[in-house]
Amino acid sequence: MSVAVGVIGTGVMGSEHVRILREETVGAHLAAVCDASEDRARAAAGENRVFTDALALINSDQVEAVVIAAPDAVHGSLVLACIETGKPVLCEKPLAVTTAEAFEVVEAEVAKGQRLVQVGYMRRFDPPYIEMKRVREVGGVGRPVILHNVHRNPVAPEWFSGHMSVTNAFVHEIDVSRWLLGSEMVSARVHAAPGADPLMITMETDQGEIVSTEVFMNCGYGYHVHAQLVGINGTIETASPGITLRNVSGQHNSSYPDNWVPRFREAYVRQMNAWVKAVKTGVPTDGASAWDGYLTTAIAEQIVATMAFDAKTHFSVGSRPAIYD
Ligand code: ISE
Repeated sequence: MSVAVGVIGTGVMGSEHVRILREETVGAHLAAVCDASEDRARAAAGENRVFTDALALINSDQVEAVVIAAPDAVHGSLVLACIETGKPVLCEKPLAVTTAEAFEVVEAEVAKGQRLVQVGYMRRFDPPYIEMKRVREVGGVGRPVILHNVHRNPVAPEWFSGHMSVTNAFVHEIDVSRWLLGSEMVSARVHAAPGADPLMITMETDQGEIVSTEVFMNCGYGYHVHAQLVGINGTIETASPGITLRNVSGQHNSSYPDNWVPRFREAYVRQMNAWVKAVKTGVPTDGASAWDGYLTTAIAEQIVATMAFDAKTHFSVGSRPAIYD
């Protein structure tokens, strides 16, 4: 049986999720689309049901599972509504914009006794990152000591404000570094003034690894995400930014995409298909759980709170409830 999915939000990511559900998902189909603008919702929905009220979509009996790609500020409340109705939800990152709200989501899931939430930290489904994790797990580069991350956007999205380079962009590195290393982040130091671009953030893990990340929201030249894992016996890193190399006019080169959608297209498709499989089987995927989403938001919030001081932040995050073991 095909799962009827409702998508909330039709911005860059909502439109891509709609496309993936229409063209590249096995076992599910697009059933409804919601956007505050009825015209935008209608344009994305095609023949499907249109909503302008997200709660109406979540409560609709024509929708069995929900994808949330609305603005960050409403993620937490919409996820809570999905848990209340008992509907599985794939929520774009971040899970919520405050630690308190993200923890409410964890508590709601624990109270329900059922894991209904997957958070869209899609790098966990990106083939280069998967290969790096596999190599780390089989000891291919020896004991990991450093993970270098680069996260550059050509220009910050127009909806960027405040500390979003941490709460909206760097959250990817918090999540993917935990997942890739199999370690927990214990402290951080930010080597730049609040609001500066680029930011340089170093974290330490509970296994003694160092994670360095440059977050550059206005690098000008293209969307560029790179990671290199340094082990005591070698290194492994993500390869070229493009999928082809060109020889032309005396040059050998590759090109950068404008944003994250082309770079992570395959990851988004794999993420959606894994989520649908989890919805059908009830077995959670390797995707980020509500606990992972909570941890990431909590760490980001603690980094932001101490950014103005040139000091190390030691994270305090509490302990993981058993349903996330
Ligand atoms: C954006 O919101 C994303 O999620 C992208 O994956 C990230 O690379 C970008 O920096 C964010 O602004």
